[in-house]
Amino acid sequence: MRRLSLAIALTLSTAAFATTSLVMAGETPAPENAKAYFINLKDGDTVSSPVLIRFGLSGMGVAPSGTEAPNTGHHHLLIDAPALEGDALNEAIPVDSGHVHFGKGQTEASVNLAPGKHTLQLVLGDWSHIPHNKPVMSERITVTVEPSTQAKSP
Ligand SMILES: [Cu+2]
Repeated sequence: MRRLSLAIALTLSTAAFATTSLVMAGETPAPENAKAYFINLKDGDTVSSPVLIRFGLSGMGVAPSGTEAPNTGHHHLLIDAPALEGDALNEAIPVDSGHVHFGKGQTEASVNLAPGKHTLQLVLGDWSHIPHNKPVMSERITVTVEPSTQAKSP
């Protein structure tokens, strides 16, 4: 009996340690069930440019950047950018052509993409552009943009 309870205690403390060490994210909490997703796009879709991309969020609300309110954030669209991981999840999301901020709280955007394959991912950032704990990110999808037909003559 004594040995059994020791084994349980060890298992519990190991589990707690593993959970703590896996958390790599900013300090703003996100609800466990929070989800970001593409409303109108899925992996493997073929689209034409400009692409209207609609940003879905469930379990949280959208707030403009700079507005610190519980369980809110603003969308970021990663275009052909590597997935955020490690320290990048503790830092403000970069601002460049591959990391587009929607700091006014926009929930859709019309995006120009060159013909060919592109990866897209949504990442929610807190009021200061740092991913939540846990990070709220969509699936990383690949879409194929068709060549423009406007330049062709019949
Ligand atoms: Cu931002």
